[in-house]
Amino acid sequence: MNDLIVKLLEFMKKTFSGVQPSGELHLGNYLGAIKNWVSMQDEYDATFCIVDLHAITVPQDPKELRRRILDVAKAYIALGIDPEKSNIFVQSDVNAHTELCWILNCVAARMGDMEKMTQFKDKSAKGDAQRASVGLFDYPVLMAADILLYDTDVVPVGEDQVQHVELARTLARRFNKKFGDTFIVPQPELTTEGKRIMGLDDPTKKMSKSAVSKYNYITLMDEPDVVRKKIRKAVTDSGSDVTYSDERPALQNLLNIYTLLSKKSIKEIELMYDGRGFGDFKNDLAEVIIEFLTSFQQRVNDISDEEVKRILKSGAKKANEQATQKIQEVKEKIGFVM
Ligand code: ATP
Ligand code: LTN
Repeated sequence: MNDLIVKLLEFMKKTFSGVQPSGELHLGNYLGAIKNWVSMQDEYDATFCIVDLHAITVPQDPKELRRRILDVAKAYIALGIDPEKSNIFVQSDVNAHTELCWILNCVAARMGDMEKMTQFKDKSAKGDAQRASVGLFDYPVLMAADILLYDTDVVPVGEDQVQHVELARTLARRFNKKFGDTFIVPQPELTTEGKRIMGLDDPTKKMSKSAVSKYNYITLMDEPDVVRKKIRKAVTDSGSDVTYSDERPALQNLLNIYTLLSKKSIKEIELMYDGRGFGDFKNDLAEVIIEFLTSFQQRVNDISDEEVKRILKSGAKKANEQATQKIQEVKEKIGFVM
């Protein structure tokens, strides 16, 4: 980065977000979060993290985790995150995240805040809640540490993460009140149609990489025939006309995916299928998705492991420089000897 760019970055607002390398990325991750990051990187001083410390809050196979970290980094780049404009790094390469998490645990987060977190309740209820890791419970504080370390103004996420960003706001305010102005109070930012992409097999729940059935999601690496099958099997509502309404959540979800990937408006799509029924609509939607995924997959295959490791190494160096300054300031304020 040249000096002029470094100067410009000082005046730009900052954005930070991340995805866990805990499974294959799916259309919900892209349409709810990463698509927004791509458009924000020109306006903001942008940092995008691969949050491996969050991924280990549930069991991971070490070999697979290592592979997935590189795959998520490649996906960021292939989806349009430009390493020349945005900083991309792996969370565990920057020690300040776990340090700030611990400090916030002790001086800002309260059990009363944590017990309200719905993601923990949902995730721990899926297995034996008594066996859920302590890390899973503390996950939102680590996320607050991620955000607050980089003086983040705006956090682009899907709707399911808004409660966690709210917690980051609470912790920032509480710390600032006790120890003096230290953290920026961040804002969540959602996309419109993409903020909550629903499961293809159940339009009442969000599309999720930890869903039981593979017919819940379309991963970014799905082959064309798999996409055709998943869309054919996607549940639809009663009636046969292709119209957008809150009373027809399954169709609404498919229309949201169609509009976001094709850049055609919902109105245009409704007109295209006027009198033609679900069959044609679903066939065409599958092809729209396949076109997007095929060019994405080609770009992923063009990025070597060596190239992505180089990008992550320089990303970690820059992130460490920023985070070290902030963690030093925090340690000084809470009374550690520096
Ligand atoms: P899991 O379901 O296993 O918790 P996930 O699929 O939600 O994983 P994350 O890594 O937790 O994936 O999420 C990464 C980003 O993608 C977050 O900003 C999250 O809000 C967003 N996101 C995830 N699923 C959806 C969805 N179905 N619709 C919109 N955004 C989503
Ligand atoms: N918890 C988020 C991932 C995440 C994140 C962050 C998002 C971890 N740290 C900081 C935004 C900012 C999730 O999507 N499950």
